[in-house]
Amino acid sequence: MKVHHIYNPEMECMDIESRRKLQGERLRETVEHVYKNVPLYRERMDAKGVKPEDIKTVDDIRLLPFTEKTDLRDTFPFGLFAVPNEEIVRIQGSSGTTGKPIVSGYTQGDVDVWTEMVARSMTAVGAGKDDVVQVCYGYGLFTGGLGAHQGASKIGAMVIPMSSGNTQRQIMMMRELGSTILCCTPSYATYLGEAIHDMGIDPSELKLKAGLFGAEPWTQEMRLKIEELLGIEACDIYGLTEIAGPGVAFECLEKNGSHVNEDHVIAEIIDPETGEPLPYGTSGELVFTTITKKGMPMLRYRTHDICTLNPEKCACGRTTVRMGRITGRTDDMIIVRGVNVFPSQIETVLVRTKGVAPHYLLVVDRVNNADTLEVQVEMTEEAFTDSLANMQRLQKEIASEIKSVVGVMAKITICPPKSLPRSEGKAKRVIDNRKL
Ligand code: DLL
Repeated sequence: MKVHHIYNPEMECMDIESRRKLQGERLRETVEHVYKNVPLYRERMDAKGVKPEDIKTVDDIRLLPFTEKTDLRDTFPFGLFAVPNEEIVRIQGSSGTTGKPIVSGYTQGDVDVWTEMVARSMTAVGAGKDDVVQVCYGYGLFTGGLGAHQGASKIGAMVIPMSSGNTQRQIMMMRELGSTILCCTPSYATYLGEAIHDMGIDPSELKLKAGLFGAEPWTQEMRLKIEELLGIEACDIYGLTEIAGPGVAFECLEKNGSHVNEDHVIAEIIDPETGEPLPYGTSGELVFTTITKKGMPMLRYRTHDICTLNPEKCACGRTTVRMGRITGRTDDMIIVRGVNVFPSQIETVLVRTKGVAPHYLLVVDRVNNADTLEVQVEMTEEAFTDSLANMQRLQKEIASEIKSVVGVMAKITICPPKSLPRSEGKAKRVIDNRKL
């Protein structure tokens, strides 16, 4: 029998009917708030003929319009904020589709809610005030670093804000400071695990006991590998900037799906083609509505992540619905070293670079547990007769432009004119060789 710790039993173990009632009330308040304060929501609701008073129970969520990442981009930066800017105390962000980032604004209350969601996630893997939490998610606009940091502080743990990179130093600190909880992407956890072995360190010399891994898709096989390499319990943590950041859902030690923090968000699964809600257990697109957020509430936000929802009570005692692993996306977004990348962003860079043709292929792979991105692009006929020095200059120029627009370093392979495969239908722009 596993021992389960629960941060907020009143909310996490609430009986289903009471929770649905609470969700209905909070949904109604949220809808009133955005209808009054956010023109985009008001216009969309008016277009559907829906008024805030039509939202009486949680089931009425179906009447509401969807929101998309493009809406955040089109209204960038403050268009979806529902409070005056002086009430916003934090901005976080992630990459968008044009190089323009999307941002999310938080009131102090929103930061507090997000912090509690991560505190719940930490508690669920057994972390508490005696623990030493090493955060190797990146700090900055990305929600991983600060999100994990805030949650770990909330449970009173000793936090080591390492941020990402510098593996030798990560391992040195882990050893010297006796880190017990590790927070990073699953691919980095594997990388760390192998580096530890390569350095001749036996994991039993370390004090690690559990990890919260997320920000990218991973598999059960990867879980077993991380658990074996590091001798820990590896749990999933899910989230997205638009909703809060990490902690929107998290796994407990049962490791059988991620508990959605349903007192703060409502999760739905829809058919990505028709937008119709699908019953529990069916695989479809995950959609979230925030019901306590004040700064930038989201109505029926389409995540484009594909998974299932399971409403059964968990052996840990929580009654919240559980998300299965993310098995894919309905759009072409890929995640490379934790950074969300859209082929269209890379296309934008290539199209405005002189000397290359708009024919390209992205090849993603995982080498030594780190993601690699190769951009194969054709030169134009005129440019191809050029010198080697010019080719190298072009490679450098494209790589640095991609780094600044997309945020990842890519290997650029310049190909002869007309050498990349042409397609008659939808062009295949991405080859993902990672075994996920
Ligand atoms: O990745 C937030 C986060 C940070 C989650 C740290 C967990 C840990 P974004 O950069 O906005 O936010 O990217 C959100 O990443 O829509 C999913 O496609 C993917 N994603 C996040 N967590 C998981 C996970 C953060 N556990 C996008 N499994 C989401 C699979 C995940 N995919």
